[in-house]
Amino acid sequence: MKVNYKKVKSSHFGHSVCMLILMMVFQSFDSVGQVGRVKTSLNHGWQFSRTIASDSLEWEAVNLPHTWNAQDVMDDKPGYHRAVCSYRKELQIDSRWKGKNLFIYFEGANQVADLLVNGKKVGSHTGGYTGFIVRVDQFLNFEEGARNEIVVYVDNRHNENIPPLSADFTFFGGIYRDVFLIATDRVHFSLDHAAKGIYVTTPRVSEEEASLHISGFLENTSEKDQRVRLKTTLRNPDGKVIGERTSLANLRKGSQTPLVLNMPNVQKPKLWSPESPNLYHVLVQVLDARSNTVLDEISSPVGFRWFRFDAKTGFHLNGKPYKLIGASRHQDFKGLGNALPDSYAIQDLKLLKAMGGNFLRVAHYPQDPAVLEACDRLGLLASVEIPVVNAITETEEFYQNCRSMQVEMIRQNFNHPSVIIWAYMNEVLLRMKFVGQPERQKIYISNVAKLARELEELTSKEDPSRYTMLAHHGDYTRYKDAGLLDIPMITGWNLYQGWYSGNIAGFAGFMDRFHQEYPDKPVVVTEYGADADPRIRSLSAERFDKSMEYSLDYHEIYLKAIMDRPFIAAGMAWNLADFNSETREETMPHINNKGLLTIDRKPKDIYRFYQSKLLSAPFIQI
Ligand code: GCB
Repeated sequence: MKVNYKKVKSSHFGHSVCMLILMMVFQSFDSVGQVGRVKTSLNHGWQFSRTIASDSLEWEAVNLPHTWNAQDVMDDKPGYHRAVCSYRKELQIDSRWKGKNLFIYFEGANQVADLLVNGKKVGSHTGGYTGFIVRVDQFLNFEEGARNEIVVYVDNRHNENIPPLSADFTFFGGIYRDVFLIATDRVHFSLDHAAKGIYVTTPRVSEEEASLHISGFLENTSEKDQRVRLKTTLRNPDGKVIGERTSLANLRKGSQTPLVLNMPNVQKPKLWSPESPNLYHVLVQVLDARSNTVLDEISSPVGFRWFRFDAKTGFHLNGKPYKLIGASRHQDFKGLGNALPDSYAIQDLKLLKAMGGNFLRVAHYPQDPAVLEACDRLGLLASVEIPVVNAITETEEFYQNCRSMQVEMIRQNFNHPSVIIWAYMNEVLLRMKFVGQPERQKIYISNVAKLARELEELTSKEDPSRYTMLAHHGDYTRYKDAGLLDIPMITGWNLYQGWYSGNIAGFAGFMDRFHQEYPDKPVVVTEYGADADPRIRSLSAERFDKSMEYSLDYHEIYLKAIMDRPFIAAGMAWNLADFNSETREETMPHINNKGLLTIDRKPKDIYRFYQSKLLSAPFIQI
């Protein structure tokens, strides 16, 4: 972030008004007696300023998650505050923490964040939708009574090099997800890319037997080599230990050691599915080989399932055809913007389940970790994507940001059995650049395709066990000519026949034509929807009237067409709920109201329609 920050001087905190605030923001940690890893919330007691703060009087007291746009999208004025803003917090760290590695872990800050500890810049992160972690113990003062100042500058200004560039949602700025202080021993699982440190795969699963493979990295940041014992314990969904393995390893000082652990196969595994989300749990512990003290430990859910997408017969789960029906979701709620406590994510997914849905498109960006945790637990399959929406910028910096977002998305979310698809572009040729300059436009399109190929390759290298997908808008030839239909494993169509264009029946015709031309390409309907304002009723529903009745006709015809066609693997309504989109000026200003639920999660008639269809009929073949 190229900004000249005026230093946040500690002398500012001499003001009496500030002393009052300080008493509230000050946080100390003393849970040092514990062994292994300690994770403490840093959500409380922050100060916030809507500028690059140079004067303490500008601070206001806030808790996280927080966005500075929650209020300014509620007023009628156009636009919202896109700027560099500041967060500040004081920490006192017990001297007994000395000798530990201390990290600050941000689940997400939109969209560029710079972290300063005691006035020194110690880390930064680009991209608002993935987590990041910064080691800070070298910069902290552990002396008794010493106060450490943490400052985070967060920037949500438009930046041509960071996706998303433009999109139909509001780019709320802030530290809008949870923040933690993590203390580890000098020996710990790698926290690179803010990933879990272990990667769990289930290479072969059948009803008879399932294999479990764990890899990862251990770091020894101490001054001496260390001999450790690795202990892996697998528990079944009832919590009973069904497998244990131990092995010894030598960790060279100052190095990362790759870790490969194979557990004994599980016989007759209880399979994971949306109807029976059976979760096993694996715990990997690193113990000092001599004293047997736990140095670090990580646990992860394990779901044994296998799946495939077939171009003719759609999706198959655990060996059986299985129609995926669900919706996309934005991380957004009335009055809160994107700064949602975990319980809001869980509530949304429960609503999707209660509707009879079995699939969530996490669109258009990776969301709070609580989302996929809840998908695993509640039983929802999921696709996750990075926010390359509408257009790209042809610079190496943009490309690099896309790559790192893709890697972070995959590594941070790798262990969720609910995830079956990684995606990386949505309607990327919608805002077509260089109109009227055919030669230049050709180059642009080939650069889009080049980026797609790179991200495809990167994804299959990072995780060959999942499928890849791109979502396109209905301009078929545009994506075909660009070669974008050939690159990912699945083609997704965002189709709005009967809304933005044509009539509702045109949807089925489009899908049939695509399938005829691409009989070997698995295909899903990544979006379909129509504005639906619960205040509007109509006796003669017609396109664009935004009535409940029109949206009911629309969804009924789309759902039937999806269900009737085995080659359509999935249908995802746009959107689970209405959401903030600052540029929209419709019956509900600044809101996209294609949701099945209102922005404060009241069911619309279309939600009830899905509920009656999906819960009462054997629509979903299991
Ligand atoms: C789309 C976009 C989505 C929009 C939606 C709409 O195709 O992918 O971001 O919100 O249409 O409602 O126009």
